[in-house]
Amino acid sequence: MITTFQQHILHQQREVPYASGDFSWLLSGLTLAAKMIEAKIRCAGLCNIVGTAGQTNIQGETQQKLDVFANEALLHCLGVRDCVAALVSEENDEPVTFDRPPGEGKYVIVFDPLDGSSNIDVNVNVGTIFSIYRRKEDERSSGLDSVLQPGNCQVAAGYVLYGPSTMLVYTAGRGVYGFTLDPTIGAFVLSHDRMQMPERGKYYSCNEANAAQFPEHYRSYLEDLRISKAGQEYSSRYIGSLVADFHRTLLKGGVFLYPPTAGHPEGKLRLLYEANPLALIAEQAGGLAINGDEAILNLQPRGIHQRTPLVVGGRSEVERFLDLIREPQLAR
Ligand code: P6P
Repeated sequence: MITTFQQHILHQQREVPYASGDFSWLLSGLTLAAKMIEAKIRCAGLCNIVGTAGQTNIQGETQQKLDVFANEALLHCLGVRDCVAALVSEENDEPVTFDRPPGEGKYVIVFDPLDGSSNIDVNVNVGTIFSIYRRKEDERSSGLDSVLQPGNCQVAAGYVLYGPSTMLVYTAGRGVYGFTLDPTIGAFVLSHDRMQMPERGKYYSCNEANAAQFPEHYRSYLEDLRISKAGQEYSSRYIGSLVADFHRTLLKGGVFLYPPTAGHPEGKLRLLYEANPLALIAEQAGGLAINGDEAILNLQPRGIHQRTPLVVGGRSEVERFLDLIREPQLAR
């Protein structure tokens, strides 16, 4: 008998205090937007939805038409739900806030509507990444306080991977679950129950074209992996689409790294809507996620578009990275 995402949420609702009907109503907005985005991506080459929208976003990046569509779909489907107090998107300079009746507006959602969108024109996997927080109740907190919460305050997080199949991978802090979109019934169906990241894998994933710019200890670590110093043969895999590279790491183990570079001394990836949600998924699946020396989930965000270095993967690979920092002589 199949279990849909909606059934899973309703079942979990009985076990966790905060997941009132609001929570499943909120998540239905997310899955509706995901299906709208998926439908556009599936016909990308045919319905004049590829290519650029002729404008740039806050990141100064050229927006793809699908970026704009995905962002608007999420803003609409989530914004019409009274339980949403604010939305933060990679595509918007500032948070989008809503005036809600007293007692409403319990949640804040941050998302990257279409990560890796530059890959669409070459038919490579792209993804939507999201995090859900409770709005801070105390009267002293400004709206921004609710948005700038550390990753360990997430009540749920996950991503949608638009690939050969479309998958929703999700955690509410009680394990990681994967749901595959069944196009014949238009529902996300449980396909990966209680996902666990292998303690050790055989892939490392990093854009090595930037290696000359990496801090020394990153270069030593990569050399360590290449010569299988830790006794494990590794192959390199890098798609250049974060959700796809992370999803492979979740399923197969190994490690994904985006180190600081000359162009991005703070790292390229975003803390709020890329590193934090993936770090929660990784840790819930038994893996680790650090910014090079401390846990991603413990970082106190300073700004909604703040960047961070990211090293995420199996416990063995990430602890090896930390060992090399603490005892550089290990790398010789
Ligand atoms: P680079 C895509 O633009 C993205 O934000 C992530 O999806 C991906 O991991 C990264 O950038 C790739 O960056 O510098 O290797 O092209």
